[in-house]
Amino acid sequence: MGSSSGFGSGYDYSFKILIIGDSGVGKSSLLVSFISNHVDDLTPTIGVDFKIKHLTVGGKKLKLTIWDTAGQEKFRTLTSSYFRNAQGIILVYDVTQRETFTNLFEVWAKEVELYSTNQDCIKMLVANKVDKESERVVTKEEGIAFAKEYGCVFLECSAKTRANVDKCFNELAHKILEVPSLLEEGSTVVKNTILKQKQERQASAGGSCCS
Ligand SMILES: Nc1nc2c(ncn2[C@@H]2O[C@H](COP(=O)(O)OP(=O)(O)OP(=O)(O)O)[C@@H](O)[C@H]2O)c(=O)[nH]1
Ligand SMILES: [Mg+2]
Repeated sequence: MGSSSGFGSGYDYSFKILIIGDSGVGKSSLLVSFISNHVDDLTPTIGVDFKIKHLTVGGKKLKLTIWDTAGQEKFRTLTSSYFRNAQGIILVYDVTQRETFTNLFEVWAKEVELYSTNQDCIKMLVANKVDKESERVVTKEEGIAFAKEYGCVFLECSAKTRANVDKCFNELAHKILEVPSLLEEGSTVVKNTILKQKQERQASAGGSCCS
């Protein structure tokens, strides 16, 4: 248990993370901001997109596959099929648009309940666009209260200034690592791959293994 793969670009665990929330709240911007350290003005996502990020958290090498879904209602049936096997779900709202916050309980929390297959899946509530403080209509306290009620980790972020963006994904990964049942599922593929690589190595090295 807990052994490192040690194979070049290998990783200890692979996690599937999903980002959901209304259109325009900044889901894609958060992801781009996290992956490439800057953010351009983006157009609405069509369907679903994903990006992969490798990072080390708590001494573990992780591969995050982050699925960025479209918030527009016409894509709802499509995006709901991406909840399956996610270890982490990020629910995003825009602090300057109250509707995006009320839709968390009207729409998004229900979607999670319906389609998420991992009982222990970590949910993270992200209040985005805190750089627009003068236009804020949803208070931090309201965000905290929602997070408490729905058992989410809470963070206020800005995809634009990158405030708390790294923290968001790092903290989510940290929380997932603390849940044994999520690691079992997340590591299955990795374990099999490592086992296969080991067997191949041993076959070619006549049983002895060194690095
Ligand atoms: N000021 C500010 N603007 C932001 C921030 N995050 C995103 N935006 C802007 O908000 C708009 C929508 O951002 P997107 O990232 O495309 O939103 P989305 O949630 O992916 O939208 P869909 O793909 O339609 O679901 C863009 O014009 C972004 O530049 C932020 O933190 N601060
Ligand atoms: Mg988008």
